[in-house]
Amino acid sequence: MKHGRALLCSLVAGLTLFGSATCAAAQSESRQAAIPTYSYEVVSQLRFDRANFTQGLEIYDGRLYVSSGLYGESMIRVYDFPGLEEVQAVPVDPRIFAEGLTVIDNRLVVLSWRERVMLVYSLPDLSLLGQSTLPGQGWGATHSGSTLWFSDGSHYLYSADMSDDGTLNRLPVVLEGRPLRNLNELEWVNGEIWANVWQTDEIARIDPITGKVVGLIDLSGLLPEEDRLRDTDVLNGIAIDPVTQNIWVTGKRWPWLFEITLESPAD
Ligand SMILES: [Ca+2]
Repeated sequence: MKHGRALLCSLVAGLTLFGSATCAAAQSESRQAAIPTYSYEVVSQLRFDRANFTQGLEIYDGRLYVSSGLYGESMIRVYDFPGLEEVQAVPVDPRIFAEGLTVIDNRLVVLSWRERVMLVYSLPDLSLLGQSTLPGQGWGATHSGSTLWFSDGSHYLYSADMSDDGTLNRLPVVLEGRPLRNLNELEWVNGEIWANVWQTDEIARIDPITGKVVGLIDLSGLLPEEDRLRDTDVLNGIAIDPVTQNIWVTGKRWPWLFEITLESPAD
Protein backbone atom coordinates (compact mmCIF):
# COMPACT_ATOMS: atom_id res chain seq x y z
CA MET A 1 0.00 0.00 0.00
CA LYS A 2 1.42 3.34 -0.99
CA HIS A 3 1.94 6.02 1.57
CA GLY A 4 -0.01 8.92 0.12
CA ARG A 5 2.05 11.77 1.53
CA ALA A 6 4.91 13.56 -0.11
CA LEU A 7 8.08 11.61 -0.60
CA LEU A 8 11.06 12.13 1.57
CA CYS A 9 14.25 12.76 -0.32
CA SER A 10 17.80 13.20 0.75
CA LEU A 11 19.63 16.42 0.09
CA VAL A 12 22.73 15.12 1.76
CA ALA A 13 25.46 13.68 -0.39
CA GLY A 14 26.18 10.08 0.45
CA LEU A 15 23.07 9.70 2.50
CA THR A 16 20.55 7.72 0.55
CA LEU A 17 17.16 7.75 2.08
CA PHE A 18 13.55 8.13 1.39
CA GLY A 19 13.62 7.41 -2.31
CA SER A 20 10.09 6.18 -2.17
CA ALA A 21 7.50 5.75 0.45
CA THR A 22 5.28 2.84 1.19
CA CYS A 23 3.24 1.78 4.12
CA ALA A 24 3.56 -1.40 5.98
CA ALA A 25 0.42 -3.35 5.41
CA ALA A 26 -2.09 -2.23 7.95
CA GLN A 27 -3.18 -5.17 9.93
CA SER A 28 -6.58 -5.46 11.44
CA GLU A 29 -5.92 -5.87 15.10
CA SER A 30 -7.85 -8.28 17.14
CA ARG A 31 -8.16 -7.43 20.75
CA GLN A 32 -5.07 -8.26 22.78
CA ALA A 33 -4.90 -9.70 26.23
CA ALA A 34 -4.34 -7.14 29.01
CA ILE A 35 -0.76 -5.98 28.90
CA PRO A 36 1.50 -5.59 31.94
CA THR A 37 2.12 -2.22 33.56
CA TYR A 38 5.52 -1.81 35.15
CA SER A 39 6.40 0.46 38.03
CA TYR A 40 9.90 1.78 38.53
CA GLU A 41 12.69 2.32 40.99
CA VAL A 42 15.10 5.25 40.81
CA VAL A 43 18.62 3.83 40.96
CA SER A 44 20.48 7.12 40.68
CA GLN A 45 19.97 10.64 39.46
CA LEU A 46 22.16 13.31 37.91
CA ARG A 47 21.70 17.07 37.95
CA PHE A 48 20.47 18.19 34.56
CA ASP A 49 20.18 21.56 32.87
CA ARG A 50 16.66 22.98 33.22
CA ALA A 51 17.30 25.00 30.08
CA ASN A 52 16.54 21.88 28.05
CA PHE A 53 12.98 21.73 26.77
CA THR A 54 13.87 18.14 26.08
CA GLN A 55 12.70 16.67 22.79
CA GLY A 56 15.38 14.11 21.99
CA LEU A 57 17.77 12.27 24.32
CA GLU A 58 20.45 9.82 23.30
CA ILE A 59 23.76 8.55 24.64
CA TYR A 60 26.44 7.90 22.06
CA ASP A 61 30.18 7.41 22.37
CA GLY A 62 30.45 8.73 25.90
CA ARG A 63 28.28 11.77 25.28
CA LEU A 64 24.68 12.71 25.94
CA TYR A 65 22.94 14.41 23.02
CA VAL A 66 19.91 16.54 23.82
CA SER A 67 17.67 18.47 21.45
CA SER A 68 15.74 21.31 23.04
CA GLY A 69 12.64 22.71 21.36
CA LEU A 70 10.63 25.91 20.92
CA TYR A 71 10.84 28.53 18.17
CA GLY A 72 13.76 30.89 18.52
CA GLU A 73 15.18 28.77 21.35
CA SER A 74 15.90 25.40 19.79
CA MET A 75 19.34 24.04 20.62
CA ILE A 76 21.38 20.92 20.41
CA ARG A 77 23.42 20.41 23.55
CA VAL A 78 26.13 17.83 24.03
CA TYR A 79 27.36 16.74 27.46
CA ASP A 80 30.00 14.29 28.46
CA PHE A 81 28.37 11.29 30.06
CA PRO A 82 27.91 10.60 32.87
CA GLY A 83 29.74 13.73 34.04
CA LEU A 84 27.22 16.01 32.30
CA GLU A 85 29.72 18.78 31.69
CA GLU A 86 28.48 20.70 28.66
CA VAL A 87 30.76 20.05 25.70
CA GLN A 88 28.95 21.92 22.98
CA ALA A 89 25.77 23.90 22.37
CA VAL A 90 24.63 24.63 18.85
CA PRO A 91 21.62 26.83 18.14
CA VAL A 92 19.13 25.66 15.53
CA ASP A 93 17.71 28.03 12.91
CA PRO A 94 15.19 30.09 14.95
CA ARG A 95 12.48 29.32 12.41
CA ILE A 96 12.80 25.63 13.26
CA PHE A 97 11.29 23.93 16.32
CA ALA A 98 13.74 21.11 17.04
CA GLU A 99 12.30 17.74 17.92
CA GLY A 100 13.75 14.26 18.37
CA LEU A 101 17.28 13.23 17.53
CA THR A 102 19.32 10.11 16.95
CA VAL A 103 22.80 9.13 15.75
CA ILE A 104 23.04 6.95 12.65
CA ASP A 105 26.34 6.15 10.96
CA ASN A 106 28.13 8.80 12.99
CA ARG A 107 25.70 11.48 11.87
CA LEU A 108 23.29 13.27 14.15
CA VAL A 109 19.76 13.47 12.76
CA VAL A 110 17.44 16.09 14.27
CA LEU A 111 13.75 16.28 13.37
CA SER A 112 11.66 19.42 13.20
CA TRP A 113 8.11 19.74 14.46
CA ARG A 114 6.21 21.39 11.60
CA GLU A 115 8.92 22.62 9.26
CA ARG A 116 9.07 19.35 7.29
CA VAL A 117 12.82 19.13 7.47
CA MET A 118 15.27 16.80 9.10
CA LEU A 119 18.66 18.31 9.92
CA VAL A 120 21.80 16.20 9.53
CA TYR A 121 25.01 17.04 11.41
CA SER A 122 28.46 15.47 11.32
CA LEU A 123 29.97 14.18 14.56
CA PRO A 124 31.69 15.00 16.73
CA ASP A 125 31.99 18.59 15.48
CA LEU A 126 28.25 19.14 14.88
CA SER A 127 28.72 20.74 11.50
CA LEU A 128 25.43 21.02 9.65
CA LEU A 129 25.76 18.80 6.58
CA GLY A 130 22.34 19.54 5.14
CA GLN A 131 18.72 18.65 5.48
CA SER A 132 16.17 16.22 4.15
CA THR A 133 12.47 16.75 3.73
CA LEU A 134 9.95 15.10 6.05
CA PRO A 135 6.42 14.26 4.86
CA GLY A 136 4.81 15.77 7.92
CA GLN A 137 5.50 16.51 11.55
CA GLY A 138 8.51 15.14 13.37
CA TRP A 139 8.29 14.27 17.07
CA GLY A 140 10.54 11.51 18.43
CA ALA A 141 13.43 9.65 16.82
CA THR A 142 15.59 6.59 17.44
CA HIS A 143 17.38 4.01 15.35
CA SER A 144 18.22 0.34 15.03
CA GLY A 145 21.40 -0.12 13.04
CA SER A 146 20.98 2.00 9.93
CA THR A 147 17.21 2.20 10.25
CA LEU A 148 15.74 5.49 11.40
CA TRP A 149 12.50 5.31 13.38
CA PHE A 150 10.41 8.37 14.11
CA SER A 151 7.02 9.44 15.41
CA ASP A 152 4.77 12.31 14.41
CA GLY A 153 2.37 12.55 17.34
CA SER A 154 -0.08 10.12 15.80
CA HIS A 155 -0.34 6.40 16.53
CA TYR A 156 2.12 5.58 13.75
CA LEU A 157 5.82 4.85 13.88
CA TYR A 158 7.76 5.44 10.67
CA SER A 159 10.95 3.68 9.64
CA ALA A 160 13.43 4.00 6.80
CA ASP A 161 16.77 2.30 6.21
CA MET A 162 19.16 5.16 5.58
CA SER A 163 21.75 2.90 3.98
CA ASP A 164 19.23 1.51 1.52
CA ASP A 165 16.78 3.14 -0.86
CA GLY A 166 15.06 4.98 1.94
CA THR A 167 11.67 3.37 1.56
CA LEU A 168 9.45 4.75 4.28
CA ASN A 169 7.38 2.25 6.22
CA ARG A 170 4.51 3.08 8.51
CA LEU A 171 3.54 0.95 11.48
CA PRO A 172 0.30 1.49 13.41
CA VAL A 173 0.81 1.19 17.17
CA VAL A 174 -1.97 -0.54 19.01
CA LEU A 175 -2.71 -0.82 22.72
CA GLU A 176 -5.21 -3.52 23.58
CA GLY A 177 -6.77 -3.28 20.14
CA ARG A 178 -6.92 0.51 20.00
CA PRO A 179 -4.59 3.06 18.38
CA LEU A 180 -2.13 4.59 20.84
CA ARG A 181 -1.75 8.23 19.84
CA ASN A 182 0.66 10.97 20.89
CA LEU A 183 3.76 8.82 20.53
CA ASN A 184 6.66 11.11 21.27
CA GLU A 185 10.31 10.58 22.25
CA LEU A 186 11.64 7.16 21.30
CA GLU A 187 14.38 4.77 22.28
CA TRP A 188 15.37 1.42 20.84
CA VAL A 189 15.74 -0.85 23.88
CA ASN A 190 16.73 -4.48 23.37
CA GLY A 191 14.56 -5.10 20.35
CA GLU A 192 11.64 -2.97 21.51
CA ILE A 193 10.82 0.66 20.87
CA TRP A 194 10.04 2.60 24.00
CA ALA A 195 7.92 5.69 23.44
CA ASN A 196 6.93 8.53 25.71
CA VAL A 197 3.20 9.11 25.39
CA TRP A 198 2.88 12.89 25.26
CA GLN A 199 1.25 14.56 28.25
CA THR A 200 1.24 11.38 30.28
CA ASP A 201 3.60 9.75 32.76
CA GLU A 202 3.63 6.61 30.67
CA ILE A 203 6.16 4.98 28.42
CA ALA A 204 4.87 2.39 25.98
CA ARG A 205 6.99 -0.64 25.13
CA ILE A 206 6.27 -1.42 21.50
CA ASP A 207 7.04 -4.50 19.42
CA PRO A 208 8.54 -2.96 16.25
CA ILE A 209 7.41 -5.91 14.14
CA THR A 210 3.73 -6.01 15.06
CA GLY A 211 3.19 -2.51 16.44
CA LYS A 212 1.56 -3.99 19.51
CA VAL A 213 2.22 -2.42 22.88
CA VAL A 214 3.67 -5.22 24.99
CA GLY A 215 3.95 -3.26 28.21
CA LEU A 216 3.41 0.11 29.83
CA ILE A 217 5.76 1.81 32.27
CA ASP A 218 4.03 4.07 34.79
CA LEU A 219 6.44 6.83 35.84
CA SER A 220 3.96 8.74 37.98
CA GLY A 221 5.66 10.66 40.77
CA LEU A 222 9.12 10.49 39.21
CA LEU A 223 9.79 14.21 39.50
CA PRO A 224 9.11 15.33 43.09
CA GLU A 225 6.72 18.23 43.55
CA GLU A 226 9.44 20.34 45.17
CA ASP A 227 11.44 20.17 41.93
CA ARG A 228 8.58 21.50 39.83
CA LEU A 229 8.61 25.15 38.78
CA ARG A 230 5.95 27.07 36.87
CA ASP A 231 7.47 26.17 33.51
CA THR A 232 8.28 22.56 34.32
CA ASP A 233 6.71 20.46 31.59
CA VAL A 234 5.95 16.83 30.85
CA LEU A 235 7.97 13.64 31.06
CA ASN A 236 9.92 13.30 27.81
CA GLY A 237 13.27 11.73 27.03
CA ILE A 238 14.51 8.14 27.15
CA ALA A 239 18.11 7.08 26.61
CA ILE A 240 19.82 3.73 27.06
CA ASP A 241 23.50 3.75 27.97
CA PRO A 242 25.02 1.54 25.28
CA VAL A 243 27.83 0.51 27.63
CA THR A 244 25.89 -0.40 30.78
CA GLN A 245 22.42 -0.83 29.25
CA ASN A 246 21.08 1.39 32.02
CA ILE A 247 17.94 3.40 31.24
CA TRP A 248 17.86 7.18 31.78
CA VAL A 249 14.75 9.34 31.57
CA THR A 250 13.93 13.01 32.01
CA GLY A 251 11.36 15.63 31.06
CA LYS A 252 11.01 19.08 29.58
CA ARG A 253 12.80 21.57 31.81
CA TRP A 254 13.45 18.93 34.42
CA PRO A 255 16.43 19.39 36.74
CA TRP A 256 17.30 15.70 36.84
CA LEU A 257 18.22 12.75 34.70
CA PHE A 258 16.88 9.66 36.42
CA GLU A 259 18.33 6.20 36.06
CA ILE A 260 15.50 3.74 36.50
CA THR A 261 14.91 0.03 36.68
CA LEU A 262 11.54 -1.53 36.05
CA GLU A 263 9.59 -3.46 38.61
CA SER A 264 7.46 -6.22 37.20
CA PRO A 265 3.77 -6.10 37.87
CA ALA A 266 2.55 -8.24 40.70
CA ASP A 267 1.25 -11.59 39.63
CA1 LIG B 1 15.87 8.65 22.89
